[in-house]
Amino acid sequence: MTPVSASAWPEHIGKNDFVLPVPETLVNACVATLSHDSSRPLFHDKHGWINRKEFLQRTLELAGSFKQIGLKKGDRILISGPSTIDLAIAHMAALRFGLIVVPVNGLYQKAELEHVIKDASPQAALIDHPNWKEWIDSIDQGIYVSSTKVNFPTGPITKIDQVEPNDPALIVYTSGTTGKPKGAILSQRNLLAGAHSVRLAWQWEEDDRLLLCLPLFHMHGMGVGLHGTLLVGSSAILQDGFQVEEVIQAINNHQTSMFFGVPTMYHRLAKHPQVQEMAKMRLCVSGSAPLAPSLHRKLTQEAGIEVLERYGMTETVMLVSNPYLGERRSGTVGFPLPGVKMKVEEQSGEILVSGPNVFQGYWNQLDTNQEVFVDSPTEHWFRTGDLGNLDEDGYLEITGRKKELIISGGYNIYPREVDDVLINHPAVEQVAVAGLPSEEWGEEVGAWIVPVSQEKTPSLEEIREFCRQYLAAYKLPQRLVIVNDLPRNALGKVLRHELREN
Ligand code: MLC
Ligand code: AMP
Repeated sequence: MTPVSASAWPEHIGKNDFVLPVPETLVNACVATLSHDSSRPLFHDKHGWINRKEFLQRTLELAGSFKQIGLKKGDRILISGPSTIDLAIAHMAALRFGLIVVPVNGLYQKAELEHVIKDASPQAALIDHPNWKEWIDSIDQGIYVSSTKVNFPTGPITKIDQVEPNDPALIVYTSGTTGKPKGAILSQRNLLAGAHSVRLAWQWEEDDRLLLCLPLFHMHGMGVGLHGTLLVGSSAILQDGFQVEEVIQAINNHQTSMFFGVPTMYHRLAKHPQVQEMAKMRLCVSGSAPLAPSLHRKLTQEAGIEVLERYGMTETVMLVSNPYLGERRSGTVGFPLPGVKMKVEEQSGEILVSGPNVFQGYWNQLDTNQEVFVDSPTEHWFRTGDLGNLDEDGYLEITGRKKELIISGGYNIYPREVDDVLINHPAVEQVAVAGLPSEEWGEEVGAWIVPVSQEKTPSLEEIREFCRQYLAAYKLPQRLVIVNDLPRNALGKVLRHELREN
C-alpha cells in the first residue's frame, strides 16, 4: 500500500512544500492577516458590512466578557446560531481567548442537545434558538447562556491570542462510525492546516469574495468558508440559509468570486432560469456528499460552470480536491491536498489519511480512538470509513462507505440514532433505517418497520411526527416500508444493505 501524497500538486500550485505560517495556530495566522489594511471589508450579512478593524475590536471586547464571567482557557463554549456576523465574532472571540468551541446544529431537538451538553460539559453557551435557553437550564443550570449577540458585561483583557498549535480549538459532534455522536477534537494547527491547504490549492486571494450560505456549525461552512476567509483576509457574504433566488442576486449585487455548496444546492440551482450567472464566479466548489456526474455535466454543458469537487470530513477538515487549473474530473474528488498523505488499503479499499489537518481524537472516547487510528512509531493514520479507488491518473473515486451513515443534503444521519427512537413507537415491533438514493438529497432516510400488528400499521406521517420530538428534522424518515421481517445475519444483526432490495 503506497501512500499517495501531495506530489500531484506541484504542477497545479507551482510548489510542493507545505509550510504553515508560524506559530502554526489558526488564531495567530488570522489575526496577523487582519491586523493590516484595517478598513478592508470582511463580512457582510443582512445588517451590512464589518471591516477588519471592527471585527478584531469586537472579538477583543467579547473576549473581555468571557474573562468577566470567569471563563478560562480550555473551557468549552457551545455556539449555535444563524450565519451572521455576530456568530462569526462569537466564534473568533472564543478561539482568541483559548476556549474550545462546540458548534451545534440549530435543528437539534432537546435529546440531541442534551447528549452534547452532557458529553462536552460546556461552561457557557451562545445560542439563538427559541426553547434552547429553557432546555439548557433544565439540563445544566451552571451554564452561562446568552444569544450570540452577547449581553455579558465586558472588561479589560491582557491575555489574548495566547494559544499553542496543539491546543484544542473545536469539539465537533459527528456520527462517527458507531454509537452516539462523538466529539472530534481539532487543534489550532489542525484548523490552520485545513484552511491553508485549500487556500493554496484553489488560489484563494485577498480580493476574493465568497458567497457563503452554508451553516457555520459544520466543517464545510466553518472550517473552509469562515476560517479560509479569516486566514486569507478576503471577504464573505453571509446568507442565513440557502435560497436559490438570493444566491443568484448576490452574485451581481456583491460581485462574488467563489461559491461553496453541497450537491443538493447545485441540484436546486441547476433548475433556476438564471443559473448561468454562477459562471461569473471564478470558482464553484462542491463537497460533503458525492456530486452526481450527470449534475456535474449538466452544470458544465448548460450553464458553463465547471464545479470543482473536493472531499473532506469533520475529523480532518479538507482532504482531497480536484485541481483548480488541471482537469476537474467528474465522479472523482481529485488528489490529496497539500500537506495531506493518503493511502487506500488494498484488501478493504478503505481510505486512510495522515497530516497536520488530522484531528487529535474523540473527546472522552479512548477505545474508539484506538480503533480509528493506525499508529506506528513513525506514522499516524486515520481510518476514514470511506472506500475509494485511484484511477489511472491518480484521481480518487469514492466508491462507498464502510461506516453506517446516510448523507442527506450534506447532513450526516447515523441510522442507529433513528432506529433507537423508532423502536419506542408503540406500533413498531422491529425497525431498521437505511439510506435510499434521491436525486435531490443524494440519499433519503428510509425506515423498514415490522409492525406490532399487521392490522394497525403506522403511516409515514405518524412515524415522522413521533420522531420529530426527539430528532432534528433532517433525520426524519422520508420513506416507510412495512415488512414482515428484517434481513439478519447468523448473529441476529440487521443487514442494512439488504434492506434496499425489499
Ligand atoms: C433540511 N431538511 C432536510 C435537510 N435539510 N431533510 C433532509 N436532508 C437535509 N439535508 C428538512 C427541513 O428541516 C424541512 O423539514 C424539510 O427538509 C424541507 O426543508 P428545505 O427548506 O427544503 O431545506 P433547506 O432548509 O432548504 O435545507 C437544504 C440545504 C441544507 C441543502 C440547504 O440541508 C443544508 O444547508 N445542507 C448543508 C449541510 C452542511 O453544511 N454539511 C456539511 C457537513 S461537513 P420539515 O419537516 O421541517 O419540513 C462535511 C465535511 C465536508 O460533510 O466534506 O464538507
Ligand atoms: P462529516 O462527518 O459530516 O464531516 O461528513 C464526512 C463524510 O462526508 C465523509 O466521510 C464522506 O463520506 C462524505 N463526503 C464528503 N465529501 C464528499 C464527496 N465529495 N464525495 C463523497 N463523499 C463525501
